[in-house]
Amino acid sequence: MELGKITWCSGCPNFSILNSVRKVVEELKIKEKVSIATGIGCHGKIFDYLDLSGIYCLHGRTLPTMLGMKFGNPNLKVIGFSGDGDCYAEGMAHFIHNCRYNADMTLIVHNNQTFSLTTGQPTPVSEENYKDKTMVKGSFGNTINPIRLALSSGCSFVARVYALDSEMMNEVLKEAINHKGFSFVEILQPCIVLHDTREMINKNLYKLNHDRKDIGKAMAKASEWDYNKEGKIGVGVFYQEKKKCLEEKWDLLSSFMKEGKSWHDK
Ligand SMILES: Cc1ncc(C[n+]2csc(CCOP(=O)(O)OP(=O)(O)O)c2C)c(N)n1
Repeated sequence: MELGKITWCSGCPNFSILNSVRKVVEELKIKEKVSIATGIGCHGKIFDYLDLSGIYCLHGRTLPTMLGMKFGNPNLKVIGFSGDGDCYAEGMAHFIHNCRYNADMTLIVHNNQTFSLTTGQPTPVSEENYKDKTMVKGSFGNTINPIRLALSSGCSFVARVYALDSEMMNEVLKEAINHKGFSFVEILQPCIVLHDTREMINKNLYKLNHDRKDIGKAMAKASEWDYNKEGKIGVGVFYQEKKKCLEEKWDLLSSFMKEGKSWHDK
């Protein structure tokens, strides 16, 4: 397949995410089984740069599209790419419900704390006093904390990594893709043109090292940074739980999985 010409700004951390995804898909040898979905935004352009089948979705509808793919063929490895605008603003209800459903798929959120493609408006995770053309006196903040939200919505794999730490990103993406159930990986991906948070992230970043089965510890670690004001930013896996995924609870889909079939074979 001919890949699209890359139009990200030079030096954008999205390049490291692209490299990492290419590497992980190759190392896990899952190329033929993967189907991707992407939202609309700078993050969504990754669709054109990956030689993988899938659907370039409507803004905010990455997750329902992923779920449709999974229901259509539960044997696919479904991986979605969303932005903090795409997922935490327009697509927020889907985020909560997909954490709850626990279908076996992986959601990657490129979080740059702004709507980058449309030139930098504040999203639900832009910090208080963040300024752009639409909020010249600064945004009101009142951010949501996606890690806490995922944990409290029943997500069975919750992680956060930094786009500029490729080694950890590769490791955690592999774990997320191998996890049976809904895995959510937030990648801190500073928009170096419109909202450059690299200094703040570098100052506060540290590696998580708690028992990932402990939801209480995960919540405490997730609460250290509320995205609104500076705080310690833990990266790594916050939480992982083994539980039945949605397809396993659904007779027809679990029979498709056992027989390696999809709706096409019906
Ligand atoms: C239904 C709909 N609403 C709004 C838009 C306009 N729009 C396109 S991209 C975008 C911003 C995307 O921001 P984000 O999801 O954070 O991705 P980023 O560009 O930062 O990677 C918006 C609001 C759209 N295309 N469709």
